[in-house]
Amino acid sequence: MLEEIKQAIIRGDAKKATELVSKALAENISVEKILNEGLIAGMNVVGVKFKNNEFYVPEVLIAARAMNQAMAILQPEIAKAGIKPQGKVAIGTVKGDLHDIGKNLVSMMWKGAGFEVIDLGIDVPEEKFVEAAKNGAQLIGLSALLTTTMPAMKDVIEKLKAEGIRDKVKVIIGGAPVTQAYADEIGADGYAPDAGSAVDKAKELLGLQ
Ligand code: B1M
Repeated sequence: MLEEIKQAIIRGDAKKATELVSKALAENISVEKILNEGLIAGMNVVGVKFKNNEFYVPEVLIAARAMNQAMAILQPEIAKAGIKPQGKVAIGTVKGDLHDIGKNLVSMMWKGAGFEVIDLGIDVPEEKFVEAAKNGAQLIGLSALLTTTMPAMKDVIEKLKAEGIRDKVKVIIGGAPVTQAYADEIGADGYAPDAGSAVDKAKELLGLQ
Protein backbone atom coordinates (compact mmCIF):
# COMPACT_ATOMS: atom_id res chain seq x y z
CA MET A 1 0.00 0.00 0.00
CA LEU A 2 2.80 2.48 0.93
CA GLU A 3 4.65 1.62 -2.28
CA GLU A 4 1.43 2.23 -4.23
CA ILE A 5 1.06 5.66 -2.58
CA LYS A 6 4.67 6.46 -3.44
CA GLN A 7 4.13 5.44 -7.08
CA ALA A 8 0.88 7.47 -7.30
CA ILE A 9 2.80 10.58 -6.15
CA ILE A 10 5.58 9.95 -8.68
CA ARG A 11 2.95 9.58 -11.45
CA GLY A 12 1.14 12.67 -10.17
CA ASP A 13 -2.09 10.69 -9.87
CA ALA A 14 -3.91 12.84 -7.29
CA LYS A 15 -7.11 10.76 -7.40
CA LYS A 16 -5.30 7.49 -6.70
CA ALA A 17 -3.04 9.07 -4.07
CA THR A 18 -5.97 10.50 -2.09
CA GLU A 19 -7.95 7.23 -2.39
CA LEU A 20 -4.97 5.21 -1.16
CA VAL A 21 -4.22 7.56 1.74
CA SER A 22 -7.86 7.31 2.91
CA LYS A 23 -7.67 3.52 2.57
CA ALA A 24 -4.38 3.35 4.48
CA LEU A 25 -5.85 5.43 7.33
CA ALA A 26 -8.91 3.15 7.41
CA GLU A 27 -6.56 0.16 7.70
CA ASN A 28 -4.82 1.82 10.67
CA ILE A 29 -1.47 2.30 8.94
CA SER A 30 0.30 4.98 10.98
CA VAL A 31 0.25 8.55 9.77
CA GLU A 32 4.03 8.67 10.11
CA LYS A 33 4.47 5.65 7.81
CA ILE A 34 2.02 7.04 5.22
CA LEU A 35 3.85 10.35 5.28
CA ASN A 36 7.45 9.11 5.29
CA GLU A 37 7.26 5.86 3.30
CA GLY A 38 4.47 6.98 0.95
CA LEU A 39 4.19 10.68 0.24
CA ILE A 40 7.65 12.01 1.14
CA ALA A 41 9.32 8.93 -0.39
CA GLY A 42 7.45 9.67 -3.63
CA MET A 43 8.42 13.34 -3.66
CA ASN A 44 12.04 12.38 -2.98
CA VAL A 45 12.05 10.31 -6.17
CA VAL A 46 10.45 13.23 -8.04
CA GLY A 47 13.23 15.51 -6.73
CA VAL A 48 15.96 13.15 -7.91
CA LYS A 49 14.34 12.71 -11.34
CA PHE A 50 13.98 16.50 -11.68
CA LYS A 51 17.62 16.99 -10.76
CA ASN A 52 18.66 14.40 -13.37
CA ASN A 53 16.48 15.95 -16.09
CA GLU A 54 14.27 12.85 -16.26
CA PHE A 55 11.33 15.00 -15.06
CA TYR A 56 10.55 18.56 -16.17
CA VAL A 57 8.53 21.37 -14.57
CA PRO A 58 5.03 20.03 -15.52
CA GLU A 59 5.70 16.58 -14.00
CA VAL A 60 6.96 18.17 -10.78
CA LEU A 61 3.93 20.47 -10.55
CA ILE A 62 1.55 17.54 -11.14
CA ALA A 63 3.32 15.41 -8.51
CA ALA A 64 3.27 18.34 -6.07
CA ARG A 65 -0.46 18.78 -6.65
CA ALA A 66 -1.05 15.08 -5.89
CA MET A 67 1.11 15.47 -2.78
CA ASN A 68 -0.84 18.55 -1.62
CA GLN A 69 -4.21 16.83 -2.11
CA ALA A 70 -3.09 13.71 -0.26
CA MET A 71 -1.58 15.88 2.50
CA ALA A 72 -4.94 17.63 2.94
CA ILE A 73 -6.48 14.26 3.93
CA LEU A 74 -3.59 13.47 6.22
CA GLN A 75 -3.32 16.93 7.82
CA PRO A 76 -5.91 16.47 10.63
CA GLU A 77 -4.35 13.11 11.49
CA ILE A 78 -0.85 14.62 11.51
CA ALA A 79 -2.04 17.25 13.98
CA LYS A 80 -3.56 14.51 16.18
CA ALA A 81 -0.45 12.31 15.97
CA GLY A 82 1.74 15.29 16.93
CA ILE A 83 4.35 14.66 14.23
CA LYS A 84 6.94 17.41 14.30
CA PRO A 85 8.07 18.95 11.00
CA GLN A 86 11.76 18.54 10.10
CA GLY A 87 12.25 22.26 10.59
CA LYS A 88 10.72 25.65 9.89
CA VAL A 89 11.84 27.42 6.73
CA ALA A 90 10.75 30.57 4.89
CA ILE A 91 11.02 31.32 1.19
CA GLY A 92 10.32 34.27 -1.07
CA THR A 93 11.20 35.95 -4.34
CA VAL A 94 13.25 39.03 -3.51
CA LYS A 95 12.22 42.68 -3.76
CA GLY A 96 11.46 43.92 -7.27
CA ASP A 97 11.13 40.40 -8.69
CA LEU A 98 7.76 38.88 -9.68
CA HIS A 99 8.90 35.47 -10.95
CA ASP A 100 7.48 32.72 -8.78
CA ILE A 101 7.40 29.43 -10.68
CA GLY A 102 10.85 28.27 -9.52
CA LYS A 103 10.25 29.59 -6.01
CA ASN A 104 6.96 27.65 -5.84
CA LEU A 105 8.71 24.48 -6.98
CA VAL A 106 11.31 24.82 -4.23
CA SER A 107 8.54 25.54 -1.72
CA MET A 108 6.63 22.41 -2.80
CA MET A 109 9.72 20.23 -2.66
CA TRP A 110 10.57 21.52 0.82
CA LYS A 111 7.00 20.76 1.94
CA GLY A 112 7.33 17.34 0.35
CA ALA A 113 10.51 16.76 2.34
CA GLY A 114 8.62 17.39 5.59
CA PHE A 115 9.53 21.02 6.32
CA GLU A 116 7.04 23.59 7.61
CA VAL A 117 7.28 26.21 4.86
CA ILE A 118 6.31 29.86 5.21
CA ASP A 119 5.88 31.15 1.68
CA LEU A 120 6.36 34.91 1.73
CA GLY A 121 5.43 35.28 -1.93
CA ILE A 122 6.97 37.59 -4.52
CA ASP A 123 8.54 41.08 -4.38
CA VAL A 124 9.41 40.47 -0.74
CA PRO A 125 11.26 43.31 1.06
CA GLU A 126 14.20 42.35 3.31
CA GLU A 127 12.23 43.25 6.46
CA LYS A 128 9.80 40.39 5.79
CA PHE A 129 12.62 37.85 5.64
CA VAL A 130 14.05 39.23 8.88
CA GLU A 131 10.62 39.02 10.49
CA ALA A 132 10.30 35.36 9.43
CA ALA A 133 13.71 34.62 10.99
CA LYS A 134 12.64 36.36 14.20
CA ASN A 135 9.48 34.22 14.16
CA GLY A 136 11.44 31.00 14.20
CA ALA A 137 12.42 30.21 10.61
CA GLN A 138 15.73 28.35 10.83
CA LEU A 139 16.43 28.76 7.15
CA ILE A 140 15.55 31.43 4.59
CA GLY A 141 15.34 30.75 0.87
CA LEU A 142 15.79 33.63 -1.56
CA SER A 143 14.85 33.36 -5.21
CA ALA A 144 15.76 35.84 -7.97
CA LEU A 145 15.32 35.54 -11.73
CA LEU A 146 16.62 38.92 -12.81
CA THR A 147 20.20 40.10 -12.77
CA THR A 148 18.81 43.45 -11.58
CA THR A 149 17.20 41.89 -8.48
CA MET A 150 20.13 39.69 -7.42
CA PRO A 151 21.58 42.52 -5.25
CA ALA A 152 18.37 42.37 -3.17
CA MET A 153 19.65 38.99 -1.90
CA LYS A 154 22.70 40.74 -0.49
CA ASP A 155 20.39 43.35 1.09
CA VAL A 156 18.58 40.57 2.99
CA ILE A 157 21.87 39.21 4.33
CA GLU A 158 23.02 42.70 5.33
CA LYS A 159 19.70 43.34 7.07
CA LEU A 160 20.01 40.06 9.01
CA LYS A 161 23.48 41.21 10.11
CA ALA A 162 22.22 44.67 11.06
CA GLU A 163 19.51 43.07 13.20
CA GLY A 164 22.11 40.87 14.91
CA ILE A 165 20.50 37.58 13.86
CA ARG A 166 22.68 36.51 10.91
CA ASP A 167 24.20 33.62 12.91
CA LYS A 168 20.76 32.32 13.94
CA VAL A 169 19.50 31.54 10.44
CA LYS A 170 20.84 29.81 7.34
CA VAL A 171 20.37 31.44 3.92
CA ILE A 172 20.04 29.53 0.64
CA ILE A 173 19.85 31.37 -2.66
CA GLY A 174 18.78 30.26 -6.12
CA GLY A 175 17.28 31.28 -9.45
CA ALA A 176 18.42 31.13 -13.07
CA PRO A 177 21.08 33.90 -12.97
CA VAL A 178 22.37 32.93 -9.49
CA THR A 179 25.60 30.97 -9.02
CA GLN A 180 27.67 29.44 -6.24
CA ALA A 181 30.22 32.19 -6.83
CA TYR A 182 27.55 34.81 -6.18
CA ALA A 183 26.48 32.97 -3.01
CA ASP A 184 30.09 33.07 -1.82
CA GLU A 185 30.42 36.73 -2.75
CA ILE A 186 27.39 37.86 -0.73
CA GLY A 187 27.98 35.47 2.18
CA ALA A 188 24.98 33.15 1.71
CA ASP A 189 25.30 29.74 3.40
CA GLY A 190 24.30 27.83 0.31
CA TYR A 191 23.23 27.83 -3.31
CA ALA A 192 21.03 25.32 -5.11
CA PRO A 193 20.71 25.14 -8.89
CA ASP A 194 17.30 23.42 -8.81
CA ALA A 195 14.44 22.46 -6.51
CA GLY A 196 15.70 18.92 -5.86
CA SER A 197 19.14 20.19 -4.83
CA ALA A 198 17.43 22.80 -2.64
CA VAL A 199 16.05 19.93 -0.51
CA ASP A 200 19.51 18.36 -0.12
CA LYS A 201 21.08 21.73 0.67
CA ALA A 202 18.42 22.63 3.27
CA LYS A 203 18.87 19.26 4.99
CA GLU A 204 22.65 19.65 4.91
CA LEU A 205 22.58 23.18 6.38
CA LEU A 206 20.14 22.15 9.12
CA GLY A 207 22.26 19.10 9.98
CA LEU A 208 19.58 16.61 8.93
CA GLN A 209 21.76 14.46 6.68
CO1 B1M B 1 10.65 37.06 -17.04
N1 B1M B 1 12.56 37.17 -17.46
N2 B1M B 1 10.57 39.03 -16.97
N3 B1M B 1 8.76 36.80 -16.80
N4 B1M B 1 10.93 35.25 -17.50
C1 B1M B 1 13.28 35.91 -17.56
C2 B1M B 1 13.86 35.51 -16.21
C3 B1M B 1 14.39 36.26 -18.65
C4 B1M B 1 15.66 35.40 -18.53
C5 B1M B 1 13.77 36.18 -20.05
C6 B1M B 1 14.75 36.61 -21.13
O1 B1M B 1 14.92 37.77 -21.36
N5 B1M B 1 15.39 35.68 -21.78
C7 B1M B 1 14.64 37.78 -18.35
C8 B1M B 1 15.72 38.10 -17.31
C9 B1M B 1 16.99 38.65 -17.91
C10 B1M B 1 17.98 38.87 -16.86
O2 B1M B 1 17.79 39.60 -15.92
N6 B1M B 1 19.10 38.23 -17.01
C11 B1M B 1 13.26 38.21 -17.89
C12 B1M B 1 12.79 39.55 -17.93
C13 B1M B 1 13.73 40.57 -18.52
C14 B1M B 1 11.52 39.92 -17.43
C15 B1M B 1 10.90 41.33 -17.42
C16 B1M B 1 11.85 42.45 -16.99
C17 B1M B 1 10.30 41.56 -18.80
C18 B1M B 1 9.74 42.94 -19.00
O3 B1M B 1 8.75 43.29 -18.42
N7 B1M B 1 10.45 43.69 -19.81
C19 B1M B 1 9.75 41.17 -16.41
C20 B1M B 1 10.20 41.45 -14.97
C21 B1M B 1 9.08 41.45 -14.00
C22 B1M B 1 9.61 41.49 -12.59
O4 B1M B 1 9.93 40.43 -12.05
N8 B1M B 1 9.73 42.65 -12.02
C23 B1M B 1 9.46 39.71 -16.56
C24 B1M B 1 8.19 39.16 -16.35
C25 B1M B 1 7.88 37.81 -16.51
C26 B1M B 1 6.46 37.26 -16.42
C27 B1M B 1 5.60 37.95 -15.35
C28 B1M B 1 5.81 37.44 -17.76
C29 B1M B 1 6.72 35.72 -16.21
C30 B1M B 1 6.77 35.30 -14.74
C31 B1M B 1 5.50 34.58 -14.32
C32 B1M B 1 5.68 33.95 -12.96
O5 B1M B 1 6.75 33.63 -12.50
N9 B1M B 1 4.54 33.76 -12.33
C33 B1M B 1 8.13 35.59 -16.77
C34 B1M B 1 8.71 34.35 -17.14
C35 B1M B 1 7.79 33.14 -17.10
C36 B1M B 1 10.06 34.23 -17.52
C37 B1M B 1 10.80 33.00 -18.08
C38 B1M B 1 10.29 32.81 -19.51
C39 B1M B 1 10.63 31.68 -17.35
C40 B1M B 1 10.99 31.72 -15.88
C41 B1M B 1 10.54 30.43 -15.23
O6 B1M B 1 9.51 30.38 -14.58
N10 B1M B 1 11.31 29.32 -15.46
C42 B1M B 1 12.31 33.47 -18.02
C43 B1M B 1 13.14 32.94 -19.16
C44 B1M B 1 13.70 31.59 -18.86
O7 B1M B 1 14.12 31.31 -17.74
N11 B1M B 1 13.73 30.76 -19.84
C45 B1M B 1 12.20 34.92 -17.81
C46 B1M B 1 10.95 28.00 -14.95
C47 B1M B 1 11.40 27.86 -13.51
C48 B1M B 1 11.07 26.47 -13.01
O8 B1M B 1 12.81 28.03 -13.47
O9 B1M B 1 12.64 30.09 -12.04
O10 B1M B 1 14.88 29.29 -12.98
P1 B1M B 1 13.54 28.98 -12.44
O11 B1M B 1 13.70 28.10 -11.14
C49 B1M B 1 14.53 26.96 -11.08
C50 B1M B 1 15.96 27.23 -10.62
O12 B1M B 1 16.42 28.51 -10.98
C51 B1M B 1 15.90 26.99 -9.15
O13 B1M B 1 14.95 25.96 -9.00
C52 B1M B 1 13.93 26.10 -9.99
C53 B1M B 1 13.54 24.71 -10.41
O14 B1M B 1 14.61 23.99 -10.86
N12 B1M B 1 15.51 28.03 -8.21
C54 B1M B 1 15.94 27.95 -6.94
C55 B1M B 1 14.71 29.09 -8.33
N13 B1M B 1 14.60 29.72 -7.17
C56 B1M B 1 15.34 29.02 -6.28
C57 B1M B 1 15.57 29.23 -4.92
C58 B1M B 1 16.40 28.32 -4.26
C59 B1M B 1 16.99 27.27 -4.93
C60 B1M B 1 16.77 27.06 -6.27
O15 B1M B 1 16.67 28.39 -2.96
C61 B1M B 1 15.93 29.26 -2.17
